[in-house]
Amino acid sequence: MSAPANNGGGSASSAAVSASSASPEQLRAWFDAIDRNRHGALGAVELQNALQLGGLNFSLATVAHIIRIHDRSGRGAIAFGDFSRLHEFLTNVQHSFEYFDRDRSGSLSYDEIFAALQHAGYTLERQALQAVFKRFDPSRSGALGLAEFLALTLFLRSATATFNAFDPQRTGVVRLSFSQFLYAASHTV
Ligand SMILES: [Ca+2]
Repeated sequence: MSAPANNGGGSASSAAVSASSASPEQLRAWFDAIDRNRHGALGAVELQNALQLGGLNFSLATVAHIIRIHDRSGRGAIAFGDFSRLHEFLTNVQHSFEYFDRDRSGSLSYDEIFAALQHAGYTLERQALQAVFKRFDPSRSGALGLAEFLALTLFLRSATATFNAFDPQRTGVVRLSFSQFLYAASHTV
């Protein structure tokens, strides 16, 4: 298994429409509509509710993870300054999902996921891909919905970042002590 040199799953979207075309005014209006308590930042529950209204059912853990990778303030919430990047990320994942759903079934099969990961620069051995696929398909339906695909994207991003931290020369191979392995595992969500 080798990880791509770039930032991982996030780049899967390059095949699809890039970035969001939302105007700053639209983003501001969305942000204010989600920011129910007018704190000037979006917490995990607020964001989860907003995504649910848009038909995206993510677990609170997944939403917290999305916030963590876009929250530059370290507050655990999304300020307006980080909201456009978060919106762009979600839009890109959605476009990737639609692009790789070749048979328009509304879900990504094993083969469609394989194509998406290959496009993102991942060359995974079959066993590794099967293990990853299974992890995000707990119901064993044989296909991933958008929420599962997004969770898989986040997992690959954090796995890539953690792996690369131990492989600064990008050799594709790391040797870990047990403590380092635990550190790596606890940083891969
Ligand atoms: Ca499909």
